[in-house]
Amino acid sequence: MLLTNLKAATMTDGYGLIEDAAVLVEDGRIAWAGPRLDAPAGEATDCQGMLLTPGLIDCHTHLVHGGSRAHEFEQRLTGISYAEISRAGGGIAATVRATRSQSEADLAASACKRLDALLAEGVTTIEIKSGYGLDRDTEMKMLRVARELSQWRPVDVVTSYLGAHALPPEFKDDRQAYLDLVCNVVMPAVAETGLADAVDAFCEGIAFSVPETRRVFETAKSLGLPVKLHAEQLSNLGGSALAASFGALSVDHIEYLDQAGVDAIAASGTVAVLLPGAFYYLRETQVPPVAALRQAGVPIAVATDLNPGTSPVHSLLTTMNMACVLFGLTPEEALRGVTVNAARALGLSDRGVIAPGKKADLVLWDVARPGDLAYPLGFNPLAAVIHNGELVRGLL
Ligand code: DI6
Ligand code: FE
Repeated sequence: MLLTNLKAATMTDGYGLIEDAAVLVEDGRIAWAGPRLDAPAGEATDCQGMLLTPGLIDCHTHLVHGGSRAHEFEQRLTGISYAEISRAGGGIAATVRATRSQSEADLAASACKRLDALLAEGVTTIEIKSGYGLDRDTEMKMLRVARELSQWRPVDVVTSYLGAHALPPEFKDDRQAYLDLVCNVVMPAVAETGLADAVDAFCEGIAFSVPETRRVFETAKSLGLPVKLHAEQLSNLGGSALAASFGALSVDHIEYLDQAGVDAIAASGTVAVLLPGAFYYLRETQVPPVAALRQAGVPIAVATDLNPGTSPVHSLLTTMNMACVLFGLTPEEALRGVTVNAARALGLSDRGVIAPGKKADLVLWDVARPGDLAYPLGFNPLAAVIHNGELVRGLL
């Protein structure tokens, strides 16, 4: 497939824009990309001057889960706090109950509907976490469903085991015993069966402490699994520096990250994943330290955090816009955040840019300039999607 008459945002450096470009796709890979005048000969597909970008990557989601928390959204709007709802047995615990009670088929069906919303906006790789099962069988069920989604839809799925998300009710008086279960039973089972590509944890006053997170990370390391962390979302505990000391792929949220934390993740090459959907739904006011991250040269990614509690956000384009409006990212940073830097946050070096040898995951957009992608709200200019070198959406 030789695509011509297009603008290519290759994302190799900044937008890496080639105004009048051609891209050759062979065997699921990009074989050649450059100015049309230099293109190899062959039968060409005219892309009518549209913009080609790498396939979008949503590098942080909780896509697989049971139930809905719409009633909690209503409660919060009457002034009841997230913490009060949680103490009354709602919050994460409510989703854990719903997820435990659902069959694999039902979980897959609801996840597919959410996934379809993301795919309609050009997502070709998605990360999906467990963390709403907390017991061994439900965590493994969630991860199996996540993996299975790539059989039903044209998307690559990367999974993370998030056992240290919340303390399940049956362990409410014994944190130590729950961490024993995570480290001695569930994580080894997940590693053994190859169900997780990485291990995640929630390091926060309402979740797990820095020493508890360290124990989870040490176990992950002993099992050969890379780590990432929900860190500094509601307070500054120093989880990001801990994650950096384990060479974490990413630290996510990080509204309360301080300069020492920025320096630590800069030194370890850890990606900063910004999640403006959760910031928006929680009406948070502390913005992540974007200027300090830029200054330190930390790669910044952007993701939906799609989850039923704090970020029921099913649009990566909207999330890019939020990252610009709420956090002050440039549209270029937002697009890098869902392509090249999102790939890096998942430890994937084979995608996220348009360059020879990379995976042919590509999106064609009916826009004049790459800055148009993060600009509107509620408008989807997608024209076509290529996944693994195959046209999977739209017409060419
Ligand atoms: N951070 C969050 O904001 C969500 N999980 C996490 O680790 C909350 C998820 C929920 O409320 O269901
Ligand atoms: Fe999350």
